Amino acid sequence: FSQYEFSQIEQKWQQKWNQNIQSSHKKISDTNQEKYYVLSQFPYPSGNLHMGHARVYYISDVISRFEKMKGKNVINPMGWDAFGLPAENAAIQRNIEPSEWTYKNIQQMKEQMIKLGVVFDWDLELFTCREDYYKWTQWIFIQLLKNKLAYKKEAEVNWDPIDQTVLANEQVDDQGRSWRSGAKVEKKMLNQWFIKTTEYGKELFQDLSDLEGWPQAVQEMQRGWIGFSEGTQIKFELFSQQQQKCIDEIEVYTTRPDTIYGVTFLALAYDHQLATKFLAGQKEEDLADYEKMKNEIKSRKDLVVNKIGYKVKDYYAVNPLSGEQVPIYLVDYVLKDYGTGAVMGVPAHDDRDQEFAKKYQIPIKEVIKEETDNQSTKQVLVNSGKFSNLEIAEAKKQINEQLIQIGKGHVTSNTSMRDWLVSRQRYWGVPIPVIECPTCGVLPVPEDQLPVILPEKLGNPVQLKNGNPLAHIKDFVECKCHICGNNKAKRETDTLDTFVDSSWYFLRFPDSKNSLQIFDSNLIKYWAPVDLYIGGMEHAILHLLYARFIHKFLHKQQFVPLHKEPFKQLIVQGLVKSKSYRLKQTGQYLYPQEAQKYAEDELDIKIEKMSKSKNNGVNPLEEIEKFGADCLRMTLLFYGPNEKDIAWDGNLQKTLYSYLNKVWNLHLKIQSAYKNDGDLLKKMNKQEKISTFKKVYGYVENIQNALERKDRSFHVAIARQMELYNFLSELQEQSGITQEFSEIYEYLINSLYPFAPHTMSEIAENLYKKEYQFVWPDLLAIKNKHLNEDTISVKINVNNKFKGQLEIESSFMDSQNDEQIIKAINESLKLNISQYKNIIKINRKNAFVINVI
Ligand code: ANZ
Ligand code: ZN
Repeated sequence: FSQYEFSQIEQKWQQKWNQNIQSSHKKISDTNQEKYYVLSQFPYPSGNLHMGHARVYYISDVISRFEKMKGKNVINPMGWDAFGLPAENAAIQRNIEPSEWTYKNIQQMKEQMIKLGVVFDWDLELFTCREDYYKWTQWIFIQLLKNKLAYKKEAEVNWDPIDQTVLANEQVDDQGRSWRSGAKVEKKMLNQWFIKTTEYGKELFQDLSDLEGWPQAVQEMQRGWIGFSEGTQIKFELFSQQQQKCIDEIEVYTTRPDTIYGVTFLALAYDHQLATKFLAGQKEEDLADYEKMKNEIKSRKDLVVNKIGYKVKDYYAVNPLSGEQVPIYLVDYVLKDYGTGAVMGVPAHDDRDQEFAKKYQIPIKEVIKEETDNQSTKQVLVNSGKFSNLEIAEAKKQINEQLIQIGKGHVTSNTSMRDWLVSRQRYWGVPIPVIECPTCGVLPVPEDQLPVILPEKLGNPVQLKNGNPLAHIKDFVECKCHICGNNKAKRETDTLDTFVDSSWYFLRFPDSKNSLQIFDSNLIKYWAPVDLYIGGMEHAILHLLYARFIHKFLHKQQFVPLHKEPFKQLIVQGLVKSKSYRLKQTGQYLYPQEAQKYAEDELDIKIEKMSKSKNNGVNPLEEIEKFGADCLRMTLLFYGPNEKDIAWDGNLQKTLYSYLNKVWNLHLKIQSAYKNDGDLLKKMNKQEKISTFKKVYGYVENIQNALERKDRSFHVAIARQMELYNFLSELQEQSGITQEFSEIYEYLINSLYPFAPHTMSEIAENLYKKEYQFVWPDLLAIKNKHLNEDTISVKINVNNKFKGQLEIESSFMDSQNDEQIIKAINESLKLNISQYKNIIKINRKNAFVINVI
């Protein structure tokens, strides 16, 4: 093509790429090379890709191509998070089966992904709604059950009366309405399955600090959710005023045992188990006071309220260290099921206690003071008996020791996280693999009987609305007990939360066809962890937490041998926003075209997340028709850092479109220069050459650094490429098309390949050859070829892993003496290689590598 015919170019290359994906089998089992596993969070098959999808997939595709160009063994798989409620709703509306709707959407979205120009390993594709996948989801559930990490419990649940289902807390909004149906959520008691995530609270919390590749904000969100703390449980003796003796003990949980001399009251949850004892035999008016408080607490809707409490009569508590007597209150601000449900009140050092103490005129006693001695400030104890003058950390330690010694305390920990409620009273999900036998009780389905198959044909989809759909299917419910043979056994009819499906899919991809085991542990040893995981902020808490939990469980069971954490590096990409236009008078959202008919002051114009309901969505496929997929990709990535929100405005595309055109036109010039003069392009003189390649080296280095940064600064990389392009066009004006010029142009083409793969493939085919292999421009090669005279730089790999680089004499690569090479490597890289099988010397276009095997 002499014009930049993006549409035909893109079609041609998309066809090639997707034909060439035959089998990933070879690379999957090629475990000698260095691997790279990049993964975009798999989508729910809603039927249409939006700009947010395009943004994530472009991030993973750029990284996938970049890492491949650097010689790594890369996978970038894709699958479908295909169970869930929308399919059921759609099925009801259209009178079709949920599976039909789901698979049709998948087909459509897959075609759209191909049009984006992203290349996934389609032969590793998985579907959470298919038997070959959910068999293993059920298998995991059974392993959890066997390890006492799954249990059934009567629990109060959020009940959505419209969707007829239980909702997780996160699915209920601030107004107490369902995030899906909008119904007012009710409370209901139901027997539910839970997974005991709290069991791993400590390690889920503490291992976060090893995740250097995670954004700080996400780590903090995880920490906040888990709410792990280490503290002390302390026993205060409970005295009856009348009897003047100890009749019981009250145990409190504190993270600040160092403040124990500052305790001026105890605060117990208003519904603490001792409440009945405290209230027994009290006067009418006191009981009325308590009841009044209780009703107020229960009927409250606001979160921020004045603290209230009821002062317990006839009892007091005794501080185990100071011996002081303190009053007891039943209060609203202490939670019954956190810690012990009782708190030692230290108003001088705890804000909540202080607010309460001021309201009820309780004394405030300071026990920590700042002390300044020659420049350094430290916090020390005061008014604390023999512990006075100690610093906080030391005081905590000594006070804990003392409490343990006198039998009044022990060190413990707590998480504020709750166990994971996984039961859903829905049809389109994984059947929980459990039966209930009248004689034997609740039993896991034997592993060799898995999967418990979800009946694919519901027959009458109206049943979907009516309670728990599987309970209506007799053939499904009735079964025989595998232990006693009783025919009256019944299958569990709840299905699993779809977060269970997505809690382990990243482990299945490398071995997604395995029908004998969940996956081959040896393959996972090599492919785990995911090197780069990319997804949205909406999954920063729950999905990541559940995935980390299941991964840890499988690690402890030795199915995932080496790794405690599933995702080494995480990019949370920002939203794609655009202008929304709302008619002030009616509140109605207008399409941008309609909005033009109105005056500005008639409209409310905001920049918001693209969404159907706000009529401000921009369809990526329509943009591809206008300027091409390469242009869309570069535009989305050029807006700014991956993790920042971007505001789509339609203009930036034109800039990138013209940039791509310029790069295209330059290749036409080179092509015609080749034609006129064959190999006889003129050469630069030595001086010109050195000064030119010094600059080129700098540009390539900048591009590469931007790409290798933790946050993968694509926008910077593209800007640096544009500088390289500008440099090239100036060079062309000055000295025409030289051999060196076309060599530099090749660097540009290669560094642009991850960002504009169709266009660059077409250019490379025109200029070079049919099966052109893109490789990342090697900085050492540029240096060796153009900038160094007597020495060359060599990369040293040991077992294919990069260990460092050496400056050596050019003749070194020809030397035959392996011992000498090893000696030099050991000395300058501080390695200790004593045994090796082989030394492989590679010279790829002046990029020298010595690989010691
Ligand atoms: C005395 C104290 C003094 C406290 C001080 C704090 C500061 P985390 O980190 O969240 O575990 N607490 C304990 N159980 C509670 C409950 N059921 N409801 C409400 N608050 C409770 O916080 C532990 C701290 O929260 C504990 O340490 C306790 O107050 C309070 F200067 O004890 B502290
Ligand atoms: Zn039985």
